[in-house]
Amino acid sequence: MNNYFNLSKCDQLVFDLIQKEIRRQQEGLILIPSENIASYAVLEAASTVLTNKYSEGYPHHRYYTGNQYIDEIEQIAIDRAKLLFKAEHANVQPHSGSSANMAAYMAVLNPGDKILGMDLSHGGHLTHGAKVNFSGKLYQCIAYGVNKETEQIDMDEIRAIAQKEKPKIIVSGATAYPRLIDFDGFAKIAKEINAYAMADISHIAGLCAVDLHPNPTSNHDIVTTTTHKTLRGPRGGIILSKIEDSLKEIYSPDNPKTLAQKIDSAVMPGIQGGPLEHIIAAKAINFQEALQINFIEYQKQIISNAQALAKTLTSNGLRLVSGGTDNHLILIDCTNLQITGKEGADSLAEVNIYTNFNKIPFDTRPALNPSGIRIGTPSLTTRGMKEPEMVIIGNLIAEILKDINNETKKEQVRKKVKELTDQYSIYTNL
Ligand code: DSN
Repeated sequence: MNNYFNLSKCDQLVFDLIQKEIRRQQEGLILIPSENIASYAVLEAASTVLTNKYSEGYPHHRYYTGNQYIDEIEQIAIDRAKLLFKAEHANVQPHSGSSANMAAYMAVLNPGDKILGMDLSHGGHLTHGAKVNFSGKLYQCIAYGVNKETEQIDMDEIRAIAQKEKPKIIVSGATAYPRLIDFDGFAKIAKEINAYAMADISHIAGLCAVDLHPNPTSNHDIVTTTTHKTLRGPRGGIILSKIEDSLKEIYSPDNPKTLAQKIDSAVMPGIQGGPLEHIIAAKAINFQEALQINFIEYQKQIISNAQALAKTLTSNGLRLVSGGTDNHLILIDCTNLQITGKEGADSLAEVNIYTNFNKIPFDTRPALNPSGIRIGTPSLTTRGMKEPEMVIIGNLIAEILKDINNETKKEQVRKKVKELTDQYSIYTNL
């Protein structure tokens, strides 16, 4: 691993803080479902001289000279993304999931057009139409949620809303939904009402890549994702899409561009200038890693670990939203523990177990002090932990959440966390 020699000589202050963060990650149990541990190779690619280069445009169509090697690297990333997700077209330039979503909307919508997306407080994302986000400000946003009884998405309810509201795009995908998403169902509903079908698979991209979750690229016009969650790459976003615009005759008969071209121009010059080619190289490395056979085993273990963790939490009397999980993620409802999700997550952080507080569906509490805690297994699975460790960790979480003011117990749990993290280094099991 890089010893950061030059960094330490240049800036001791920042160097020391980075060392502390390395230690925090090593000595903590990271259960935030959107975080993971990128490989050495990904980290190395992200810290190369590619950061020095301007390359606005796309491979072989740039606004700067000197891009002959950058072109090859970006084209490799594009080809691997297409292969990995079985997509017709890939744009690997979005800086993040939010920029990927912004460009996707810009490609097919005009300001004021209607978006149907999942309610943020039911597990959607800010960019799926939240009022405080650009999506809620620029577009007319309608939300669907989960069913109150099952706490799961009900496709009949979505069909009814879609038929009544006639959105121009239906966005599926979530950030806090522990169950499989019926992407076929979403695509069918979109087709029935002449809406674009878009899926944001940021959380489940790794699972989709190896078909442990339905992969929406076959029947959705546009699929966006971040690259750093279950996919375990560098922090960034990509857009996958069909080449042709399935609704061209209805919405843009006079526009000669294909959907792929609309997406590329929405990313650059639409919302971004120069791409981050060092991160694009790191994405290329990540896609190559995800194309290896052991990535399938990794994704299977993520799910098995989440299910073992969910079972342990439930057997300790904790209530999980929807009763369990099909993916990498679990949402704990803290209401019957008589604590808030924030109190629970803060107490867990005191013993070096990192989670995030989160709204649960139909939550009556505010977002900054909600009822839920969101946890997930991608990062611990990367470290090599399996079901037996999930049982230990589930019991530790329950011990803390049931008694958040017990300082003696916190000290005991802190020691047990240290014992576990000492056995599983963040950078030896990749
Ligand atoms: N912040 C991401 C997450 O944690 O799910 C979504 O953008």
